Amino acid sequence: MQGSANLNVMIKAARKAGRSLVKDFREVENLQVSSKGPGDFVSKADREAERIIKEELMGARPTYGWLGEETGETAGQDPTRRWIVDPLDGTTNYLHGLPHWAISIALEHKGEIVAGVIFDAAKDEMFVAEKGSGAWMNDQRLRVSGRRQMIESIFATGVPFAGNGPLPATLQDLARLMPVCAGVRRWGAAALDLAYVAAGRYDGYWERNINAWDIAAGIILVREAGGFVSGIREDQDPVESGSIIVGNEALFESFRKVIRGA
Ligand code: LIP
Repeated sequence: MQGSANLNVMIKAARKAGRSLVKDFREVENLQVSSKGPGDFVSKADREAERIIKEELMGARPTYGWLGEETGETAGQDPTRRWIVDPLDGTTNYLHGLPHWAISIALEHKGEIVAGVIFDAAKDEMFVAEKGSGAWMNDQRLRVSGRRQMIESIFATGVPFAGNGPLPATLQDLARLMPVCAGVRRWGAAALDLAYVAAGRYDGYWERNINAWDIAAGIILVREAGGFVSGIREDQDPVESGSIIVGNEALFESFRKVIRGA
């Protein structure tokens, strides 16, 4: 895929941060046995990754706004454009030495996500998409799955833990969905959940109470791969509300009805 100058800047930033996180990930695996654990080390790795990404993106586009998981929001001179960045999505996986985490970088223009990069550095899978130019993984064109039956389909989600988030609502979702599908996966990285829907690996994904930086890049990937995206409620914007449901064209309405309890 021949991307725009902005997309190439995003890919360069993701790769540079990926090299740093892969190096630190090897140390995290060694720290699992330490009594103190790798918590502080991972926080440092997370912040360093965001520093690298911010330096690359803001160096190339100094007038754009910024929203990053670690450094928060900074308005730009250009009020229409904003970077939305999660330097390490799947932090808990990374902390436990599980190789399922990603760098997520999105570009928003006038409130619409127009480009996204999700880099799974551990598996060397670079997912990219730009509005009107399709979705790609390592230069392979992506399409959402063609499954048409819920009972043949698998779905991903995030389940609240440690008292955070709407656990009762999510448990009700699972009670309605599990009997009518082929399975649910909870792999702990929303950006990769969305990238996997775009790649046809999952047939749908939903999550309640998720951050903008976790899902912004995945939204454009799913849309450019022919999938559908909405809030769980009709009136909810996924990025603003933190409530999201996505799926392939054939299943989206049936899936959304199950999650809505309609
Ligand atoms: C994580 C998401 C995941 C969600 C977790 C957490 P983080 O993001 O990717 O889908 O279920 O609660 O929010 O914290 O690893 O960037």
